Amino acid sequence: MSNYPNIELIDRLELDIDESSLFVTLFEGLVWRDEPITMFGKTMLQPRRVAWYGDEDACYTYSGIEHRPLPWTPTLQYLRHVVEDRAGAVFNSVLCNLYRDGRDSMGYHSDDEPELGRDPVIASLSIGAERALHFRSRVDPDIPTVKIVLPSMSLLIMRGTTQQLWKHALPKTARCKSPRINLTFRAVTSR
Ligand SMILES: O=C(O)CCC(=O)C(=O)O
Repeated sequence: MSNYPNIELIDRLELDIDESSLFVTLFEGLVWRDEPITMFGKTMLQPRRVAWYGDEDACYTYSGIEHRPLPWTPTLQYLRHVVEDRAGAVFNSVLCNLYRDGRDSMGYHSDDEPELGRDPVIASLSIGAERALHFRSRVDPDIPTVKIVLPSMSLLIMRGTTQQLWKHALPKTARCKSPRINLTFRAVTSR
């Protein structure tokens, strides 16, 4: 087993829209929601805001909640095609995450819901504040945590056994004072 997840990081994705216009379009144009999460039997609001867009039939149960996608906006549709091209994969939906500052976060999890199938390709585009994504082995606790810094406009592509063998998290950080938007493109099969 490798001590490193099957990931590829493209430091800067070239787009037809500049970084700050893209950030504002998504920040102001997407329908952000607060979603609950249940952990250790307790339900609370997730420390981030989320929005789910995609093809009509791309329903997805995430953290125990069924997400019905909103229809693609022109910007998300454009990004989907650029990201599909770079990843060599087809996506029918995108989970959008808004981290308002370093107090917002996502705990350790794998994207291993049945709707994603075995060995999914997931492509994750970051815009705004730089944050680090941590990968922890699900198999061997002695493997050191892999920390990947995600700059604005970077694209992280996870493939193969990454979800089976690793968990990932976006930890809180006192250093980060500004917002970050993350778009994770996925292919889900409705059940
Ligand atoms: O914000 C990120 O970079 C990761 C988000 C994530 O892991 C998820 O939404 O499943």
